[in-house]
Amino acid sequence: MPTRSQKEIASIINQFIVYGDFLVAVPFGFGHVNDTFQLTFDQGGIRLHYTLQKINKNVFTDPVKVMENVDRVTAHVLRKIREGHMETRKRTLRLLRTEENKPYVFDGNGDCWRAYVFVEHARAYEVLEDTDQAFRIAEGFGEFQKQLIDLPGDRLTETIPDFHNTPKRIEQLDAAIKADPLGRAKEVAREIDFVMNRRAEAATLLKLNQEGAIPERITHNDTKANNILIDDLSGNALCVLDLDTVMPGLSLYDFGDMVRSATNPADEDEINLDKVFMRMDMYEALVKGYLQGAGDLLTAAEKEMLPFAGKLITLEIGTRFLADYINGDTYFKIQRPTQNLDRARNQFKMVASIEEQMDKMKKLI
Ligand code: GN1
Ligand code: MG
Repeated sequence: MPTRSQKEIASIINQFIVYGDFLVAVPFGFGHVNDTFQLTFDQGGIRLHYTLQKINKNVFTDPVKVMENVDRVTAHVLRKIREGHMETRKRTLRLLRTEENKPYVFDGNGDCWRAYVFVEHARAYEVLEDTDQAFRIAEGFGEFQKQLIDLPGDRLTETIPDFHNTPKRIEQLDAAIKADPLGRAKEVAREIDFVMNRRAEAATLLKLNQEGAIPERITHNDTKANNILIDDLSGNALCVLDLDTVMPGLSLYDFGDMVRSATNPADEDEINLDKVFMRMDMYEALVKGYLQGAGDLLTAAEKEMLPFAGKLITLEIGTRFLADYINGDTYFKIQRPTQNLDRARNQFKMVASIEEQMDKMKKLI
């Protein structure tokens, strides 16, 4: 959990335009990368919440570009919602701004901070409860992709280049094994083999894109189930979170990450692997929800690759966890020593479960 003094937090949030008095900040959420706080303000006797986040500068080396993307994307989504005469409430993140109209501030350590209106009476689920939730999160992420097809202006900045380049992610694992700074590679020979045995498939989606069979789109790139808020009252998936990696990408990696995260009945770092498997009914709900949300956008080639996408990104994220474990946990935050290895094993169990059910998954499409 991130620790910061209340005074430090106050000095940051007070650089944004907020009409109230800061009361208290508490750490919030389960992100592996940025530090998030929920802030309480008193405004004329009413308690209000805001979200304050410190962008991880090791991961996002150009936070100003990240914030340019986020600003453009949230403004566009708001415009689209208004054009569609839908209720705007809670449907997109709303950035706070400074007196100079900037949506971020830098602190004395060179860290970049941003703040959002806190979305009340809605929550992000680590593990989904039922197929209805799966349908709705897939619909929500699908709609988000559709909202962004006509984003005006230049191509968005690639905030992390090659983010979903699966072959490169495996090359990063090669490099980790070679460097092996803590001598951990020998303990994870089985996990390494698991990845290497699947290496030949890693370029499948990139190749289809290079051949022109599947298009580049603006995608979210981090569509795990807990990156969208489900409204407590309506049950609708309303508000897409974690917009730092919204950039040019392939829709299939977005759908795949929903399969990875939403069909798993256990936490991403669950160590009892008997509890970890791909739930077919959840998968079916994801397909339906995604087609409902993004449907007419998708080409036949994209639809055909939906089942494979789930497998590929799960392998990719598992590969990243494994490489980070070997590297000594320099990227993903951990709360216990073997957590990244546990996460990797969990992902590989998911890959194996998807492989077992691949025929059924394909039939469904
Ligand atoms: C990170 O920030 P968070 O926890 O939503 C990571 C994703 C991984 C995910 C795995 C910028 O997402 O790519 O899929 O962990 N984000 C970044 O849980 O690397
Ligand atoms: Mg997140």
